[in-house]
Amino acid sequence: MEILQEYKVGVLSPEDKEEPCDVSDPYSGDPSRHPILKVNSQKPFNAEPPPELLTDSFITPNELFFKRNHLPVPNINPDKFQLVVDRPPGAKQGKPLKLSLKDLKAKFAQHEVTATLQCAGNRRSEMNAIKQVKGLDWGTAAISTARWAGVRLRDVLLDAGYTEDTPNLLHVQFEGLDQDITGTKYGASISFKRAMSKDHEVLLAYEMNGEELPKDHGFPLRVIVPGVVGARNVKWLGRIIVSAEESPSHWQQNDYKGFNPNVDWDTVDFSSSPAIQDLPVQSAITEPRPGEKITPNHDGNVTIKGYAWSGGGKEIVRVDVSLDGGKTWKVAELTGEEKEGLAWAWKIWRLEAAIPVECNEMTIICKAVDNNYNVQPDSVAPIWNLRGVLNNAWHRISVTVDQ
Ligand code: MTE
Ligand code: MO
Repeated sequence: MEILQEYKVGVLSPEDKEEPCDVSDPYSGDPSRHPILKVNSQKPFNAEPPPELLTDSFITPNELFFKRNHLPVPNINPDKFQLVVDRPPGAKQGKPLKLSLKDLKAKFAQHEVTATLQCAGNRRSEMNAIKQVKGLDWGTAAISTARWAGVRLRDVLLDAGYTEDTPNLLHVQFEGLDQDITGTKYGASISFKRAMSKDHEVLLAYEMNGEELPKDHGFPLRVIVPGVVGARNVKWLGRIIVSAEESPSHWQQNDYKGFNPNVDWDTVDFSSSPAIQDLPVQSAITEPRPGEKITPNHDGNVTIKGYAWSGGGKEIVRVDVSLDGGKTWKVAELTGEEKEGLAWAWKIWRLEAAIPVECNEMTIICKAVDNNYNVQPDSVAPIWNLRGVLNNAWHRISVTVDQ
């Protein structure tokens, strides 16, 4: 200590201390997570909250928000971070635009959006139950809602020199800073039109529910594309490329697409289906839990709860609930956020209803309607697909009744 004293430059603050890291394990830098999450895969980390906690609040607390990582969580120094935005072809300033977090916050107006994010694989386990599919066995909680704050992608693209009518630019590609051992990074794209649209509110977000973006959710910067499948909401955003083609990444080209139920792994041609963008209308029951023994209250009623959401900015206008396996339907009460323009957030629904007399077993079903009058299909089999995506069939659960 004495010998080294003259070389001392300062004292490390506790926050700057890095956890000891195991170089043989690319996942050793992953953050710690809330123990209540149901883990579908540890490395990479994929987990969902208990469904009944999802509908306790309209906004999902950050530690309960579902987590879907394809790769190790990258360790990014926010002071050195720079977002790289390629310039339009023929731009006077040929070099890409580079923006630090400070630049982003200083140069552009802050914008906030409450948006629900859903993984294409939400409710995959119900598809798996019919016939095996390939993918993580998600239950009904690969969906969550947060208030995101950041800057509009549109403003950043305009600053880089793009205009609505820059010719031949059809797609905006996002590259993540997370990568596999070969150096392949996560990537996805959306249409240029959506990216430039004020109404669609595409965000480069640095805050989630009033807090700095958590590591698992893309710290320090991620894309939020309201109404669009989770996979395009690229986390740990490093680079933006505007191009004539969609992202060449595996996840844009050879994954996250829907197929006919008879297409199998021998016959599938990924180039024949479009990449999923806007998601279809969805709803699920979060309370009671399947198989639960429910006790009616003193009025002989039970309370049923769930969520409902639709992609593309469509608003949920009604949720129908049946307590008798679909013979009769009641309308649930909806709660949500009042908002002008397109609807990006889910509705939490609730129904207090009498139990059918002398009933010991009950099949509860829910189905939602959006403002396009889109409805959910009544069963899983006709929408089954080999990758187990886009399951939005009526949600059915069976419970027993303690009369
Ligand atoms: N972005 C990067 N860079 N890497 C990823 O693995 N996963 C995507 C998307 N963005 C992913 C990503 C998928 S498939 C989903 S569903 C959402 O992030 C999940 O976001 P969340 O973990 O914040 O819930
Ligand atoms: Mo996803």
